[in-house]
Formats: sequence, C-alpha cells, structure tokens
Amino acid sequence: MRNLLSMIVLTFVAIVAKGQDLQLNDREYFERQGVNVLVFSNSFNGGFNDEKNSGIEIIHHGVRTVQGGAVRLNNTPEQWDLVPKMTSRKVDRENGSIEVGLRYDDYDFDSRIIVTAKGKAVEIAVWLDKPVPEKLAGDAGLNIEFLPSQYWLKTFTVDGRLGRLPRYATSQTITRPNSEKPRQFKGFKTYDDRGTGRFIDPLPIETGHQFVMATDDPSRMVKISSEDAELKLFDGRMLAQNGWFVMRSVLPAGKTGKVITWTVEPHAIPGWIREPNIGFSQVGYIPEQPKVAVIELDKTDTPKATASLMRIKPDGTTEKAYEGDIQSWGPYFKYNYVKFDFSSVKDPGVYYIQYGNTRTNDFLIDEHVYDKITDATTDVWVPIHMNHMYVNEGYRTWHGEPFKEGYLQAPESDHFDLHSQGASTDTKYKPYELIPGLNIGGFFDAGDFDIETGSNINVVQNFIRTWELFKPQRDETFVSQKQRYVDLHRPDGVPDILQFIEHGTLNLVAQAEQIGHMSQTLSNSILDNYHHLGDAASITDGLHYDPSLKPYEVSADGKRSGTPDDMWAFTNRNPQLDLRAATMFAAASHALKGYNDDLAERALTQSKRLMQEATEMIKNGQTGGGRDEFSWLDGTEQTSIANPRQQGAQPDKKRQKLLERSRKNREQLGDMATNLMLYSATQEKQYLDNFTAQIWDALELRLSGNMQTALDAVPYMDEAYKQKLRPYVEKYEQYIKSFDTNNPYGVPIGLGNWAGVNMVLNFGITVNYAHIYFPDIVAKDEVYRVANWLYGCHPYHNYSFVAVVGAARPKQVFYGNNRADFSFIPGNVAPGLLFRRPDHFENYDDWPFLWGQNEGTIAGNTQYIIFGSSLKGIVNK
Ligand SMILES: [Ca+2]
Ligand SMILES: [Ca+2]
Ligand SMILES: [Ca+2]
Repeated sequence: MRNLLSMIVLTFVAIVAKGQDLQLNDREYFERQGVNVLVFSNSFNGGFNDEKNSGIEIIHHGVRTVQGGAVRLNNTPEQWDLVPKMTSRKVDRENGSIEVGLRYDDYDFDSRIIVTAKGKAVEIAVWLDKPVPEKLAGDAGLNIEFLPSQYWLKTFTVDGRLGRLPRYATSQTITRPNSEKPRQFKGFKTYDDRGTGRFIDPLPIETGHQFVMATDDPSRMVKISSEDAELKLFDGRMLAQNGWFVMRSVLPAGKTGKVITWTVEPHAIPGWIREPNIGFSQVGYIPEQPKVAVIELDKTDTPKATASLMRIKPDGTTEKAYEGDIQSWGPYFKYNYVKFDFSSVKDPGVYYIQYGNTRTNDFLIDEHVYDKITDATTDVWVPIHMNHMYVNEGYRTWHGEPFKEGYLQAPESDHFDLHSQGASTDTKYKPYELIPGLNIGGFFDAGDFDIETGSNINVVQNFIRTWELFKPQRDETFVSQKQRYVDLHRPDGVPDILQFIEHGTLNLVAQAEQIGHMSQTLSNSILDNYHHLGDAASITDGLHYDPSLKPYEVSADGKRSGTPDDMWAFTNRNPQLDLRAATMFAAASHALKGYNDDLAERALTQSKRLMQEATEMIKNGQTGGGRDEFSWLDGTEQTSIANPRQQGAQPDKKRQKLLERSRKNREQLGDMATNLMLYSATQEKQYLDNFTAQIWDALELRLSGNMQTALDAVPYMDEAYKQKLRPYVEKYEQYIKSFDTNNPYGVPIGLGNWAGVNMVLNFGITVNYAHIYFPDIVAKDEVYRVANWLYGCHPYHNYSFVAVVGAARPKQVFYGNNRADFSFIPGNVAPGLLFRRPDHFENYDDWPFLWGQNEGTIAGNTQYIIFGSSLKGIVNK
C-alpha cells in the first residue's frame, strides 16, 4: 500500500516536472504552459528587411514579446540594416534542439545558432566554422529584442544591480565614422548625418553576465545569463521609434567553434490559463440580427456550460437578460473555440457578456448602431490624407502643404519601397529635371507620404463607386484647391465625395498630361526622409534642389538648396497601368460633369489618348513591368486563406480550355471589369458586349474572385442575365457558408505578411451585393459576418479593427503617420490579424509599428467606405 502510494506520488512528480520543462512540440517550437520559444519559424524575408517579426521569438503568456534572436551586425538594428539569410533549419528531436544556418552574403559570413531545451530554459549557442570576418569584428553579435511597450517601466536586475526600463529613450550615444558602419540595405542610408560623415551608435544601458528582465511582472520575467560573454542591454528607440530593447553579446574575434552560450529562461506563472477572449461586435447589434459571440479558449481551459447576457438598466443596476448554452466549435490553430448565441435578445439596451469570471465591456442593442460607421473615415481619415494641401481641424494642424518644390524626374535607380527606375525615363525629361505641375491633388499612400499611382487609381474608383451607388450628399469638409486648404468639420456646400474624386483626379490627370503616361509612383528620393514621422510638409525643405550648391546650403534668393531631398517621379511606362488609368478617367469624367467640367473634359481627353496608345503598345508586345495581368484567373486569393480542413480544386482539361479562351478574350476585348466601368461612363454598347463575352467563363474559373464584377453588372443588364447568374449566386452562397466550417469566425482569414483586411472587405462587399440583388438566395443574416469580424469578433483580442464611430472599444494605436505618438487617425481600418508561423495570430494594440497588422491604406479605407455604405443601406431598408 505504502509502495503503491509512493509510486503514484513519484509518477505524479515526474509528470509535473515534465509539464514544467520546455518540450519540442509537433509544430517545431519549444513549449511549456505560458511559454513558447520559436526558432526561425519565421525568417527574415528581405522585403523591408528587419520587420521585427523573425528569428528566435518568445510568445510569453499569449503575447509575442521577444523576437529578432539572430546574429546581427548592429547594436540596435534598424529596419533597413542587413538581416541574415537562413540557409538551413534542422530540428533534432532526439536532443531537443533546433539548428539554423545564417548567412550574410554581403560579407561572406556564415554562422550557426543551436537552440536546445534545458529544463525550463533554452540554451542559445552561436557556432562559427570560420572566424568573424575582420570587417565585422566588434560589430557582429548575438542579439535578441524585447517589445518596449511590454517592458517599459518594469524593473530589471543586472548581476544584482537594480534598474527600471525607461518609458522613453534617453540613453547615451557616440558617433563613429561612416566608414565603420556596416552596409545597409542596397547601400541606402537610414540617416542624415548633417554633413558630419559620422553615424550614431547607441551605448548600452547596462552591461553584465546575468540580466533578469521584468522582475516585478511574473508574466514578462525573463532571465538571461552567459558565462562566456558579456551581455549588453541597448535601447533601439535611440535610432528609430520602432526600435526594441536589444540584448546582445559581441562575437569574439578570431575564434571558431562554440563562441557564445546564453541561457534564457522565460518565467511561467504556475497554473496559468489564458483569459478567454470573448469576440463580439463593439459597435453592437440591431435587434433582429444574429448575435453570436465567439469565445477563444486556451487549449487547457475547460469550457463552461453556459454564458449570460447582462443588461445595464437605465438606473445603473444590472439584471440577467438571458442565459444560454455554450456550443463547441473546436480547435483552430493553437486555441479552442466555443460560441454563445444570444440572438433571442431583441430589446434595445446596454448589455455585456458574462462568461465564468470574464465579463466584456458593454455594448448596445439598438436599431441605429450602424448609422455612423463610415463617418469618421469620410470626415476625418480621408481628408487628412489629402496631399499637397494644408489640413486643419479645429485648433489643430494635421499637416502643412507638402512638397512645394514639386517632383524631379527620377534617375536610373533602385528604390526602398519596392519600385525602380529603369535606364530609360520614357519621358522628355532628363534625370533630376523638374517635371512641372505634379504637386497637386492625390492621396498619401498609407503610413507613408508617397503617391502610389495604382492605389490612387483604386481610390478614385472607390469614390466613384460610392458616389454612383449611394450618392452621399454628406458635406463636412471644406476643400479649396485655390487656397490649397482643407478644414475638417466645415461644410462648404459641395458633397465631400465629389471633392475627393476631384482631388484624386487632379493628380492623376496631371501625371498623364505632364509625363505623357502614368508614373509608377511619386515617392521619396532618399531613405532618410522616407521613414519620416511628423508633419508631411517638413519631409522636404520646400526649395528646389540645386546640385551646384553644397548640401544644406541655401541660394541667395532663398529658392534653391543643395539638399537633395526633392521627391522623384518614377516614370517607366506600363501600358497596363495606363489602361487602368484610362478606365478610371472615363468614369471620373462622368462623375465630375456638372461639378468641375474643365477637369471632366481633361480626364476624358487623357482617357481616350491613353486607351489608344496603351492598346497599341500591348498589341506590339510592350507589356511593361508589373504584376501578372492574369492574376484574376488563378487561385492566389484562395490559397492565402487559412483553410486547414479543405483542399483546393485540381486543374483539369476543361479548366485548361476555359483558361485559354479567357486569356484570348481578354487580349482581344480588354478586361471585363474595365469594360463594365467604361459602359457605365459612356453608355456605349460595345463595352457591355465585351463584358458579356467574358463573365461566364470567369465565373466558371474563379467564382469567388469574379462574383463582385458579375453583380456590379446587374443594374445594366436584363432579367435574363439575372436568371443566368442565379445558379452562380447559389454556389456563392455555399462558398459563404463554407467559412462556418473553415474557421470559427465565418470569414476568409488570410495568412500573408499583410494581414488581409482587403480580402475580408472584398468578401463583405460581395456578400452585401449578392444579398441586395438575390435576397432569396443570400439571406440578410449573412451581411453581418464581416461587420462582426471588423468590429471585434476575431481572435487575439476583441477590439474593433476600425477606429469607427459607435464602437465601445476601438483599437487605440494604428500604423498611421502619427504612429510615433502611439495614436490613431479616426476612421482608419487596420489590416487586422497578422499570422506568425506556425500557429499564432496577433494584433498589437500597444505597439503601432508593425505595418502588417496596423497600417491602414488609402485603397483599403476607401474600400471600407463602400462596405460600410452598403451595409447601412441594407440594415436601414
Ligand atoms: Ca508607399
Ligand atoms: Ca464639402
Ligand atoms: Ca528640396
């Protein structure tokens, strides 16, 4: 009996001990409850270099607080500092270790990192087969980075000494000669040295052999120690606001073998279970809509039997309005999901959800909850993104008039925002020559200040669509092109949407007139003003660049300077882009007629000319650079949707034939959506015929991607078209429903490096129009799927992805151009949930700087206006 008891006790102790140790799991990361250590599950991808998303990462009690573990060449690497290429990744289950090979091609420098589970800790060791190259000695080191917003104001110790991590970066720096700076991405420079020839190098905050980070917070405490190397703690925010706290050890010179060993032990709170994340709509619900909360649970959590909907009565007291069963959905990636359906509650009021000990913030059930969902976007976000204007709001200036000196012809060059200028300019201008007239109209791209021509074409199209579908008369913005002045919340007698169409068209028409065709982009010439955070008017000095002057020198008349900060126009001709512009110009001309006849006329002239020239160029085989024009046919959208339960369709012979025919038709007749838009602008029947000749094949090939175009045609077509479309809409309804089994949230969820709100918005708009034209097939209940997702029913947290009017808890930080203030611009739509391999969705709401999850774009936010406007129209009908 005694023996048996001690055996049981021993077994129990063994299980507990095992449960406390880090284990290499099936998904190839180290895991114990509360701690995940990932080793290059996400590698540096090179697009924008260091995106703070890669290397050795720690997900600590549900939050990814540590990343960037790798051999790096700087004390505090910036975004465009070189990142290592991962040359190999080996998982050794027997020894519980993961080994990665890292390489810097620029320096012919290879290293290996081996991470091994050692009880509650991991050992991180750097191995060298050849010594560190001489040029990198003293610079190459083992780094790992801590998320400032989760560590600032926390206490730490270094070899027993006490410290507190600063809220703001104010540590010390030195300068060193530029010749000692490791090369940056493509040889660009992130900094303006003001003619000193020296770069800034931060000094460590602290140095020692054992650090304990966050001694005052068990959920963030991490112990790092090294016997063979000195550990230094730096503040990466000294050089760049998006920098992290960096722990690093410099690699010893002249040594090979195991050159550095760290022991890293993230603390785990005993018995920790992640707090349930109750997803619901922060905007609230209208009485008759379905109301289903999705509750995200730790996989070790036991679901409760019921949840309650509590009502806050007008006198401030609380009563239980409803108690209902919890329904299981099942596992999706790393968590387990259950649902709580409270659709039966229809009385208007203020409510919250109580699930076990977790209660949500309150929300409304009311007829009017969706009434204002687009107002912040149209009244605030869009006008603030108007380029070449002074933008005022009350006492606040959002920005002065940017880029007064205009745009120079770009010389042959590579670029840091994914563009390039080829050897020929394709214009009459010489490199660095001023192209007149481009500093007018247009919208800032996103968190940066360039004019992406393709995006701006989309923007004008989105506004035109909004105008033609909904004719919104809302006038809350004063726009004076003459004064180059925008004043928010000041009506001026003109519907704002018309003024936005005009503003976008002004820049695009100027491009066509001055350059002769569409530019790829009007963008920064130097990297050190591309990452500008502040007033857009101060990005450049407003003076024409004059190379005969010295840098920072201003001419006697005060009009020219030797500072090469002027923006560039990237002008290589792409007839596909010209065609897109031509279509948009035709539609803009139609929309602007009667409001700005002169601009309408100019747009039509450019439309006809570009259409003719581009068609000719394409016939002659000049397709220009750019993306695959046939992407609308393939399955790229589908393959990026997280769908662990289904497989994609296989290509077959019939499909091949259809594909061939579609390509041919498209070549001869032009893009079908373009034709449809041209028909709407000109009423010329040939365009409608060109559309009709292609739409059915397109629906056969890719139903989900082409349904929107098919629906857009309904107002122009007869009853027979609608009848022929019916079976496709029926299939589309099955596609909508398929998301109920695909994931717990019922919408397409993207896994790309950009979190994919555009895909969700596209889906939402298509569902809305399928319901409007075929309400007997696509029920009204379906239109709330995307609204729920956007406004808070999604993984990770339950904040609204839209900084929208009406939301009780919108996100509070976005990657807008005011991101250095940890703020937002009202009406912004975040991309949403960024997927980190192999199983983690994330959306920081205390750290704005990851563009993949927090950057709103001008094209996406204007797409949101269409989604929101159509939803309001359906709800209020
Ligand atoms: Ca950009
Ligand atoms: Ca107005
Ligand atoms: Ca200038």
